[in-house]
Amino acid sequence: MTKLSPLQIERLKYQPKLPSSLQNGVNSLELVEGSATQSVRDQEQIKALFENTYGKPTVTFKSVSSSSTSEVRNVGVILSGGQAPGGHNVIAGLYDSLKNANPNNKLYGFLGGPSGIIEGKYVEFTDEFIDAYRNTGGFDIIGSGRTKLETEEQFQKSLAVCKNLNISAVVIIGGDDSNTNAALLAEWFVKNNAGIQVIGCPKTIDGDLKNEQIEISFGFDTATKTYAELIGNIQRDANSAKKYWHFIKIMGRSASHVALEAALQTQPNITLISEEVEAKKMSLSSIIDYMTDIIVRRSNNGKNFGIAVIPEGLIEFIPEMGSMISNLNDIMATLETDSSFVNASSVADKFAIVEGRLDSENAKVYSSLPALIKTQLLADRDPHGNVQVSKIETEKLLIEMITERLAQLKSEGKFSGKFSAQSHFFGYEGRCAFPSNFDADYCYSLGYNAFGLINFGLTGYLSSVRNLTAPADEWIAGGVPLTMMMNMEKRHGEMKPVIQKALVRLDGPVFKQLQDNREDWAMNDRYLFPGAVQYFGPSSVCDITTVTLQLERSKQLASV
Ligand code: FBP
Repeated sequence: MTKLSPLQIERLKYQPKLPSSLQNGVNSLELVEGSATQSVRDQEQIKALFENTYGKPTVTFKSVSSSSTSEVRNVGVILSGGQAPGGHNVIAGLYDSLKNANPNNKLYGFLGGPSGIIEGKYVEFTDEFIDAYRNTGGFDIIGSGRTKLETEEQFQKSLAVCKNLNISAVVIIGGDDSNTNAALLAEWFVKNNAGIQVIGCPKTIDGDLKNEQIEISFGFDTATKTYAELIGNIQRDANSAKKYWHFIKIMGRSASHVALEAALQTQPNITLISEEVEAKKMSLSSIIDYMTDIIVRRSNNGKNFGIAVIPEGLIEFIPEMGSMISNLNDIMATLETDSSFVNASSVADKFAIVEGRLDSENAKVYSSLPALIKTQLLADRDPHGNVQVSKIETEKLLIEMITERLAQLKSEGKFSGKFSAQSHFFGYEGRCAFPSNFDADYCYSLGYNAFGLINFGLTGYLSSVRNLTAPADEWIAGGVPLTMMMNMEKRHGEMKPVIQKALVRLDGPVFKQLQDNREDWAMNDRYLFPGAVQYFGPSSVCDITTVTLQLERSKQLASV
């Protein structure tokens, strides 16, 4: 028998809450259709690419007193992309819902992400198997992966594997790229009369898979609380020793939601927001000006310490960097198979090849960077064509440039303080934490609800649970067509249909909260210390949601 920690033992016993509409099981549901939908942009192109699944209505569920029987179904589930706290509960909710509807239903888990369905690698879930993972963090129940499902061959193989297991529905738990996979697979299955439905579930700590119908992706709540705990601890350390500036890069591949939320929970001295940098067309040099100014002013007040929070995706949002990286992405798509590049005898040769192929302005920007960053920019793209920003040490780049700028100011007699910096990167630390009560409940509900969508024969939908700042029994369960969130974007040098990312809105209430306070937080130490995620104790501590969700929901409710 595996030894468990005391918290593991207690969390296994937690019973997640469900919206009242789902509490009597999916056999007691009525489907209420909303109005027909359109994609967020590029409607004609998306419609042409998704002839069979485009334009469907949003749906919600209503509990009814009568109960119907449900035909026997086998369902497959995939965990896709980066880990996010609560993934195991999505599977547990799906399993409980499916078994409640008909005990003869079966749930298969595909191993290692989307490649599991292509290669036919799977497990069948049992009560004992599921029970060992309830309310735990991680995706280790079946593993995850980033394989992109898009080729005819991959679809054919997936179909053969599903037919072999008599699977009539597949649930893909993932972020924007993974749910783009879900939309493509759903469309292909309908077009080929496969009789297999596809339902997505909104996962990503990044919090950028959201819209009117999807208030937040799961994992954001727990991950941001975990990072906020760590930032709070560092703030206390900085305020005790008073000798270091801590530069903390926070995960979130494109959008800055995670950095913004962590900052609102902790109130550090500097918070950069990528979307603001892009909107104000701030160059790297002007970001250094902004940060250096605060460092010098604090130093003049006798404070040679502080905390700076930096979003992981920053580099791509700095206009000259974004332009260079986009140019570089196109070039890398061809260089990956170019023998002169692949077999180049030194990194300097690789830099020279890249600089020779970039447009002249982009080549200048690339060549101005330290060798460390130049090398990191050449790392493999992920299977969706994205730069792996988690591997680019922007926090170190900023420290290096600020150190140079301060040395210059010192030589001019404009700075007499000290600057000693520590760099940190918080990302992987938060992705597999035990899900907070909110994520445990939300994830279980998303999974439970996904089987409701399957039971009504829907395909190409994302499981949606809304009204999330209310108590769980008032949550609204339903579904949103995946095509509604799509637009055309360039990937690997080609235009592709993808789910549009929700970036931080500079006119929204969450950014405004930072904007209204940042000068005060810069100069006066208003640090907050959120502490570790709490699972047991007063509801005011254990069940609170993120500042982001609370502010966005209050604004939505005020506008109704
Ligand atoms: P998803 O969008 O798949 O949820 O992943 C998000 C993320 O955690 C980013 O914040 C981060 O940049 C990236 O994954 C890291 O990916 P990997 O785990 O492949 O290193």
